[in-house]
Amino acid sequence: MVQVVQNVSSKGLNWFQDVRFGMFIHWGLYSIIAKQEWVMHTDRIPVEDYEKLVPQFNPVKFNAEEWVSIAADAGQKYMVITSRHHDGFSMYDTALSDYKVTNTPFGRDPIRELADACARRGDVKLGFYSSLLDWHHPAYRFREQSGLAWSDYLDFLHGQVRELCTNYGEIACMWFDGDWPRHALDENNAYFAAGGSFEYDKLYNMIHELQPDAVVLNNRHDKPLPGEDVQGFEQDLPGLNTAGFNTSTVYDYPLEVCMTINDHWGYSAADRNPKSIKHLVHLLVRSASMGGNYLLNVGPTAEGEIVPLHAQRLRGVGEWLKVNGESVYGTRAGKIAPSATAVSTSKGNTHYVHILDYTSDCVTLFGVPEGVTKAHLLHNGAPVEIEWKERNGFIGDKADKFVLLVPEDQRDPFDTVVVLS
Ligand code: FHN
Repeated sequence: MVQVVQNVSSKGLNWFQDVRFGMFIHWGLYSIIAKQEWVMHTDRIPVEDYEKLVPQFNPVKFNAEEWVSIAADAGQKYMVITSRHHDGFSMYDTALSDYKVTNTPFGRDPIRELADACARRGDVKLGFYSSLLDWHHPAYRFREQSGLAWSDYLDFLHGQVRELCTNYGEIACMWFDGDWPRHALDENNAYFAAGGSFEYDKLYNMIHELQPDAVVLNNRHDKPLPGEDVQGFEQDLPGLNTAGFNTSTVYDYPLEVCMTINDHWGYSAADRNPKSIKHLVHLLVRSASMGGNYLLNVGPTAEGEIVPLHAQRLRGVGEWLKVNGESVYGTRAGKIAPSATAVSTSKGNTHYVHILDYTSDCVTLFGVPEGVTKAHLLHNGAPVEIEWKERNGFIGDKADKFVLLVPEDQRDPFDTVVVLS
């Protein structure tokens, strides 16, 4: 029987598109080894050896309030945390597995504490990442040995999603990480091969019934399926494919770009390459200019800390947003042609030009709506000189070349926002 697949409510979708900036969190047993979240696979660690991490997991420095306040200071309006990554370890108090954080010396449910902290603050909403593949579950990877069926894995997966949509209050989203094997990453497909369909219709309908305002995203690197509300791009701006696994087709969906603050999702002690504040601001506004959210990832340590340098970079973005947030929150894709040095976002008839770099004092734009007659700097309201010019400079040519003149002393070191109206 074909099920009618629902979607998120328009209220939920508008909220998601308005907030534009979120924090992604990859945290789990792998944080102990500090060689990012794929270490069980990359180091070919047998399950019984990997399970020895459980008695070692005790993030004494974990403070949910602090994590949520770092996100809030950064201007991030939602947080998406790994409830269970590919290693199969649940970072919350699930009733469906003993392989969980409450069975470690830590003994607490960090997702409960994050949900409570978000509810107390009210300015950051919590969402959950859930891995569709599982390197630990006996019904995912070891069906021959365990005699379990694929349906047993589906009961587990759907059951966990029901728990997450029921036990932690109102959530922002369910974020699934794609169906595997993608590109058959290695000869040992047992690691990846799903044993059948994930019954998405049932899964998505359950979420939309339990959490009508929560968006569903599935990082399948392809056109969203019925029931999925957002098209995701991983480590790339929409339409780009430098990462090699994104589709370069941007479908008519709300978009979300997820990206690492450095080069890894899970904590990697050797990774000393966090992006600069300027680069992060540019990625945020370039995503927004294309109608996309920016979900920026941190990989906390095994002690339960967001790396101080990462927190400092996030707070730097937050400082810029405190002054220029109007040009990001509540906006939609820009209507002015983007260039290498400038993009735009829009809110009704108001256009926010983001000047990201200067090759000269005059910033030239094309596709500026004809009605635009004035311009001012967002950060101090100062008027900005504008001039309409003939495209090729010939008198009588269509005057669709729009030139902004922003004096050097008026510029923002990261992104100068000029409001056109
Ligand atoms: O394999 C995962 C990876 O560990 C990480 O979770 C990213 C986040 O988008 N998703 C998968 C790679 O596509």
